[in-house]
Amino acid sequence: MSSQNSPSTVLESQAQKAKLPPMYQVVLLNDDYTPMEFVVIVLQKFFGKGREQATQIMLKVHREGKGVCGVYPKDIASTKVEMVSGFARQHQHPLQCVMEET
Ligand code: TYC
Repeated sequence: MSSQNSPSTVLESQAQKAKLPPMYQVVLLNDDYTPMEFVVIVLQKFFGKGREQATQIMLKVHREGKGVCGVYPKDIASTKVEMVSGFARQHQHPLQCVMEET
């Protein structure tokens, strides 16, 4: 059986054995209503960004439609999405946060 494995299959299985998990980008989407200051606070509170970097990411989302907040294993990315979405809902802002496999 193993004699049928191609070199790339062997390398893939070694990567899995090295426990490299699939990674997910957590992405903020632009909208017309969420205040810029609220987005900056989200980036500081949930993604550990400083005020300056948070402002840069917010402006990228505002100008380009989306922006990456961070890259995490699946369960952490999913928790971030739920926490940000819940925080936005509590404050009655339509801010959307999604995850995308890298
Ligand atoms: N476009 C929003 C505004 O003009 C600001 C904004 C930025 C909203 C980033 C969402 O993910 C977002 N108030």
